[in-house]
Amino acid sequence: MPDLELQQYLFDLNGYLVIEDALSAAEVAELNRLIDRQNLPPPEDSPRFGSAPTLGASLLKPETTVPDSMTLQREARPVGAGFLNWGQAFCDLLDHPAIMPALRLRLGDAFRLDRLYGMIMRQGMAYGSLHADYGATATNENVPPGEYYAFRSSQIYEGFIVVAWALTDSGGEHGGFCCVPGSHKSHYKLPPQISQNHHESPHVVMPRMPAGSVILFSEALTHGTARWNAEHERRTALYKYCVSHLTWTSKRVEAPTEFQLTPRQQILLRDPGDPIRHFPSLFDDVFV
Ligand SMILES: O=C(O)CCC(=O)C(=O)O
Repeated sequence: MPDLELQQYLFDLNGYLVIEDALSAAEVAELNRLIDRQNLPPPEDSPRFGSAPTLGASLLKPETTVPDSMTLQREARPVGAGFLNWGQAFCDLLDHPAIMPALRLRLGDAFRLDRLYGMIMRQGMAYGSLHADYGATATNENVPPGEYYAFRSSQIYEGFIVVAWALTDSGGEHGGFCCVPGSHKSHYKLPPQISQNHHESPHVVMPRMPAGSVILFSEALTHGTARWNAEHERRTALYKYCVSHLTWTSKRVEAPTEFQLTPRQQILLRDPGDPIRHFPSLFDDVFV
């Protein structure tokens, strides 16, 4: 039984929470088997794999020109299921029991999956820079209240949470996900002394995640990817959730064609809507 009070405290304090042993060894093995079966090309410029939604533009031939109105229509369509099409085990992660209670604490009863992708890294690979999607360090710094991590009335108000499943050992000396703990509450932009050399900064941590762990982190947290130092491959599957009335992209994750989703998993893939009134609760004890 997870200690939700402790999880809530630690998430609020640090902007992230690691839950170890969230997956059994058999679940980890099955997810890795499904990745192996894809025969993915070696990660070169980007470690990302299995993304959904994929770019709407890829639906059109490069020479096609479309008026703006059509572009909008096209972009509102669902575009791909990403690795949900690779096997049941990836679908089962959508509402895995290890994450739902913690997600509910932060996103409430009604939330949706906004996007997903995986990361594969090989020894020596570095990728990207530190960033936050909300708050002082974000490029959209002036978003209206409610869309970023804010602490009011002794409650967490949180819009976007990333759930990242470690399918091989990562963090610590291995590298991989990194962040500035507590930065989701910072009122100030990330100083260049940290952003320009985040691989060496003592203020950046790489939480340890043995295979089978899951990390939940706020998109308001300043985070990024540290150089991968281990001989084994980094394999992480990221599922990005937001409260039901928010969206990051106009594109949608599509249901897999090969696998049947449960009713609750289907709710997670719905279009945005006002919680409860236009988007149902994900939890049986709330029916309106
Ligand atoms: O897991 C990682 O390496 C970082 C992921 C990331 O940058 C993101 O979710 O925006």
